[in-house]
Amino acid sequence: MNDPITKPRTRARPKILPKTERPRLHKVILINDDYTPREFVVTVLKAEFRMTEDQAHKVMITAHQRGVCVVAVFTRDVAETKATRATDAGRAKGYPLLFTTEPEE
Ligand code: TYC
Repeated sequence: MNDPITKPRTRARPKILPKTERPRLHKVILINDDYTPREFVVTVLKAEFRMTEDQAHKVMITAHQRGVCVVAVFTRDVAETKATRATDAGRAKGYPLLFTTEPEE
């Protein structure tokens, strides 16, 4: 009789799993200036980085007092796109608002 439960004839070949390295993350950094209104900085942070009023206000004040503040970290493409869009939002209003990016250590 045919036994439906048969042993595999060959031993399973060990699978070679390539190491999956995480992409390096990049910081988006907000730079202080003397001209952009505080409330506008908060508006941009809320719109582009999905922050609450409270979070955005804290980041804005930190940049205002210390000169710079890390806004968030993303993969390189996302960080650069968001920094560019946020900087452009200021430029559209004639403000020198600046967001930069740099790789995390
Ligand atoms: N320093 C600006 C002012 O006093 C406000 C400001 C804060 C601008 C943070 C940019 O990244 C900034 N109106």
